[in-house]
Amino acid sequence: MNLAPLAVAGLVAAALALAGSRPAEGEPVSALPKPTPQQAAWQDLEVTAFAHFGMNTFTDREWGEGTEDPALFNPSAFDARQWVRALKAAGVKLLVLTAKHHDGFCLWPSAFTEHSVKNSPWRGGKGDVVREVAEACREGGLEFGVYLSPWDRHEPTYGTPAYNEHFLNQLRELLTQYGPITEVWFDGANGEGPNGKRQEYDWPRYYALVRELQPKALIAICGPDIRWVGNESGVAGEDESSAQPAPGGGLRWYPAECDVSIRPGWFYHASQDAHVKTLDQLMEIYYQSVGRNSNLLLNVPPDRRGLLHENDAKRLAEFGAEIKRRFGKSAAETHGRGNALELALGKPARIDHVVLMEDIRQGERVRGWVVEGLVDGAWQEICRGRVIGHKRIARCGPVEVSAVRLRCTDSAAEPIIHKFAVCAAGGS
Ligand code: FUL
Repeated sequence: MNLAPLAVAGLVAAALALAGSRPAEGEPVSALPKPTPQQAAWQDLEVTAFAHFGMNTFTDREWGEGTEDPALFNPSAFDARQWVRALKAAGVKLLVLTAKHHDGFCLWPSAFTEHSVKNSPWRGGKGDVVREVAEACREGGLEFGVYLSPWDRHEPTYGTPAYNEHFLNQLRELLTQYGPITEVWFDGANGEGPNGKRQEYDWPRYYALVRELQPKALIAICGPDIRWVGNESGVAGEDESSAQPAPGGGLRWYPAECDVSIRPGWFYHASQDAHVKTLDQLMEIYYQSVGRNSNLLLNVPPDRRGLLHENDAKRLAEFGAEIKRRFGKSAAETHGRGNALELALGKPARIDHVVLMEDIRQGERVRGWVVEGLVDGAWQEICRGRVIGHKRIARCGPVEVSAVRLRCTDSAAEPIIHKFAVCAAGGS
């Protein structure tokens, strides 16, 4: 097994730095930026999933070279509905599939290359993974997204202007043949090295094609709508804000996505069957992504059968159940506008979490907050922070309170609190 060099994150970061020089797309720039309706709807999804599946699944690698024989791709019991069922048990709302990873092997029968499922034995060369996954998602009520690697180690035109046409052709196929696409994931990774091929990606044309063919799709990572959080551990910053510096000055709405794999690798390796993240690890990731105003993009790689492995499926079910158990029912909750919100509990309760949400459609307004609890007749601070944004989950106590109040100590405009809840979750 050839694990991707650790330099990946650095490469993505370099690509992001370059992305700063891409042309502005007329995104709103202001002191109080607001999301587009699509960005806000995407943030509401909170828990989303990634499926890394492709040639690497069959060669036991993380980065293929592009010279692999398509005959190697042959899942024995492929069933995208099983993926969707297992992911839904974790509360996943959107699935992003690696339609083409760096090795250039296409999971759909692209008309623009021979390096695809059409030259594999799977379904007699008539199969289309992208179609089956898109359909299973639609049937199961999940939104669908595609990962399309700009770096292509197979395509002979890579490194020449002709590659941009090739990439646009493949992108057009994905954007026109598979129904609505919520997210288009452009990875910045590139392992060519100093003497390798250099491709000038025509980002403006890539973006324009997405806007033209799927105007509601969000362009992620090397794109203007969704920001890579900056690591592959599923961890956002304590004060992860969607209001980010715009290339031309001011602020723009650019919410963070935390990608992380449920296993050590992005692709399936039988040797990692015993290394599926524990429930505790997944809950920590949840606190540090969803609980920090970011979306979680949890990778669950299908195996050589074309199924999510039993160990992963079991963990997904546990994860979904635990999120429900901790946050499904609050001890008390309210919402409202203004600098202070008070919430009386019917009877004193031992609470251990505070959940805060702003109405982000009106921008991220809160810049500082304190939650206090009424303990034995006196107000006492139980937690504090700065950013709230879509969602902030703070662990506190446990402490027995008869009332709680949220005081916004600093804000860019009148706070609009969509949810102020306290939970008695136990655990962690
Ligand atoms: C990286 C890629 O190189 C990895 O293989 C994986 O796809 C990860 C999500 O992004 O940049």
